[in-house]
Amino acid sequence: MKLEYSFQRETIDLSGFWHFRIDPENKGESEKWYEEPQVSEWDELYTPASWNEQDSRYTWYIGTAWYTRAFWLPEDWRSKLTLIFFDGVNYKAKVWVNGIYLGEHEGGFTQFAFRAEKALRFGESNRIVVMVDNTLTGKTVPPGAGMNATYFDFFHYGGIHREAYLLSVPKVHFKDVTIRTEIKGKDGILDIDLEIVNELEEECSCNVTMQVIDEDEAITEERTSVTIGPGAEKTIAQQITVENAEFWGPESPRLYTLRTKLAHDDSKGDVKDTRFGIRTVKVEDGKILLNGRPVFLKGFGRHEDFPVLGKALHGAVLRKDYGLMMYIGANSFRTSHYPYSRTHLDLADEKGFLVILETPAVGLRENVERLDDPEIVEKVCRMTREMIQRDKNRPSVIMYSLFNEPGSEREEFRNILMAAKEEARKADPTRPVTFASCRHLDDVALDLVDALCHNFYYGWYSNCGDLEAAAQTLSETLDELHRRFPEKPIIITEFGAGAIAGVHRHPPEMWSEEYQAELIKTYWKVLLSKDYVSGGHIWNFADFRVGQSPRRTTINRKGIFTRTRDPKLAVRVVKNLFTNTPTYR
Ligand code: GCB
Repeated sequence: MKLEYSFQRETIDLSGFWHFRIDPENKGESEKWYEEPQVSEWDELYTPASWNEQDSRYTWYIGTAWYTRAFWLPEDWRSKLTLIFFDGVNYKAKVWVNGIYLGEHEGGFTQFAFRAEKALRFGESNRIVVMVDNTLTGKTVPPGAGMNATYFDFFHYGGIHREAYLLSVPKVHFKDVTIRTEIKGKDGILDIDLEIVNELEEECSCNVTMQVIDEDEAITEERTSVTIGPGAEKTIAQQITVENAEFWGPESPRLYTLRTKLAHDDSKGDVKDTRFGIRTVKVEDGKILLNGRPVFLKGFGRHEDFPVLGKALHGAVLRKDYGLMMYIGANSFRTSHYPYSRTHLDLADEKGFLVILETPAVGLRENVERLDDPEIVEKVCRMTREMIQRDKNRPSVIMYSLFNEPGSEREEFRNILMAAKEEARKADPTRPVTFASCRHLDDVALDLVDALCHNFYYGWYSNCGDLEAAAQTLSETLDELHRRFPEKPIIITEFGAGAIAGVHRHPPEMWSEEYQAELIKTYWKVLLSKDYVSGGHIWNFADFRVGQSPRRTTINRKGIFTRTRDPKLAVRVVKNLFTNTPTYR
């Protein structure tokens, strides 16, 4: 299926210029800036995008800032329900419409929505106001103490980073659709859960139709009916078989659509399309099995980061990035270190990428007092749930990474990992879970995950400049991990070296393009020599912005592409390595 969206539900996109004002003294709420903001005195910024690089006055701004814009609402939306969606606001958001408070959300990388009818004016102009606060503390997720004191290694942008939009749904509607797929011979078996809500004031008898659509044609159709009391919800479970199905995989990312329709007397009802691929993912006998075959992940840790846009990767940048990843022969990436945007992952489904979907739980280590602090545990669990809720139907997502480089040498880490894992299993029992460890042989929690993910920097932060020693340490560490956990596949989720584009050295030296290329080649050879290794992700796909520190030269230079996506010398080397490493091995 080609890049195509079918919106059966009416939406109003709020992308564009919004009025903007920073609030360093935190007085906006007490002065009620949400009531009738004097926007002629405010600045204007584009969203979705970060505030930092649109104007140098905001580059290092951390704290509270306000956004507002007007929008028109059609008269005929009145008879339905209206939700306001935000795909990502970093870090906290409070939302008002026409001066009426709708709610708040914490966490920069997960979607949230508010019901808005109580505040809306139909057939008229409306004003939305969003207060954004990107203050970091020891208990934000991720945590930190300031723009140059983040406990994570990427720039702490602020703002409305992803799309905001209004959505109109009928009073009886599909609240959620979950599709789990199994394979039986040549057939695909779909286990479908449809959650239906009735917000009418009377009982509703609805007819529900489910069609599997392939290339615009319905290939199966099931019908059922359900009666739902006023203000109640019901879940319908249905199994559908797709005969002679084409299965989803990197070589043929075949997508189907489930079209669900709901009809009843009082309204035209609801229609919702959900895209899916038929495939299975399992961890068995030390391998990651995709449709029963052992896969090898070739790819990158990445970031959503681009000049001027900040944390918003617009479609054109995403198109470019996928083109480059495919050119180089990659089949996989990790959403380091937070869930990426919907569009980002839509493309992964379409292009056949195997994605390790990571939560924003990065930096929970030495600077954090107690990793199992109830407040942190609650936030990590909620963000895990929100992430899975949005992405559970994606064929590209093969595994959940619950943390990046936590303090997993501390006994108490087990508590938060167990809580997050339970949350993930509850939301989705089908996918393996993991976290990216940097504690390796000192890690006390590896028994709790399905696959072992490790980030290694031998040859960079240790064994500096010595690739022979790096290869040996790597090899020995991997063998010992495998000896301890022979039933778990190992993925090297990070390895790499900083290279300043244009710096060349012979013999190769740290920070030169040659050294980066050599380090990657050296690691790849070790990985391929170990049967139990199921993949390698180079850190990083592209250079990315970070805070100021003596360890970094304005940006993190470990990209094999520059921040503007020009190739470094390693690109040719990686293309050669990736294209000569089969996906199934
Ligand atoms: C890591 C982190 C990643 C950093 C990287 C580096 O281990 O997971 O966020 O950017 O190292 O370059 O130091």
